[in-house]
Amino acid sequence: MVGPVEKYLLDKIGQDGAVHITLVDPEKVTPSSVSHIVREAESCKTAAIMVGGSTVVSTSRLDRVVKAIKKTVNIPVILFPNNITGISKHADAIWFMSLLNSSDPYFLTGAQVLGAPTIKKFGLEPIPLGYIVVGEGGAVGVVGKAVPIPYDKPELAAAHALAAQYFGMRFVYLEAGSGAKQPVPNSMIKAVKNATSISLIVGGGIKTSEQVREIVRAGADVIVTGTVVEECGVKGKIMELVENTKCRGKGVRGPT
Ligand code: 1GP
Repeated sequence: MVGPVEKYLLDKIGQDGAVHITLVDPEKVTPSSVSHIVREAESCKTAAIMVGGSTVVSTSRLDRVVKAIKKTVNIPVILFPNNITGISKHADAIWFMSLLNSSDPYFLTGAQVLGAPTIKKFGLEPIPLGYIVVGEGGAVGVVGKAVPIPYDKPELAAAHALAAQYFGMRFVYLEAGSGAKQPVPNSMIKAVKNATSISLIVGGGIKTSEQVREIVRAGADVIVTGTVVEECGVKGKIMELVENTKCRGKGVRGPT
């Protein structure tokens, strides 16, 4: 069943062509520093805030950060968990995700089985997501025991994404890894877009307006950036990224 946060995202993608989401890593912010980041990000019209990181260990810290975000902004707060410790009752929704190219069953279905009752108890909206680690994979590739899909094998990414769709997942995420030197290449984004009809999220290593435009034109529906805010400050940068996310125009489903 599609819940209110998912509906909001799909409506916004329909309106703007593609949307930008700001990712914050609870291990790298404090409740007061995160308030500043998300206030600015909301004023720059980022669509939602995602909260998560590859090395989150403290749920109490996550709770404090999510509470501070919820106090500050009205846009949805979506958890991006790397484990069952990434669940906070203070968020609106959670990517209910399976790391499709993990070699460890824990990241395919194990953590999900452990976390599902907690998600229900907290009343969080689960949004089903197929998560695919590509390229160098970064920390998430190591932690999630992924076999990352090489950038020159777009057909393999497309096959994983199609499997996600056939499983009934409504979003698929091509993850280059936080701080990746090279974002997901256009050829891979186009291959996934052409093979599937579910919403496509792309993240990892995206820093410039040019990259955002290329990635959106290749077919991404959602762009996620995290590191760029830590490195370049919030205001100007997010404004620029959000503006360029709208380059595909209304109701146009890439690739162009
Ligand atoms: C990481 O895809 C996200 O999970 C965002 O990556 O930190 O490189 O923006 P960056």
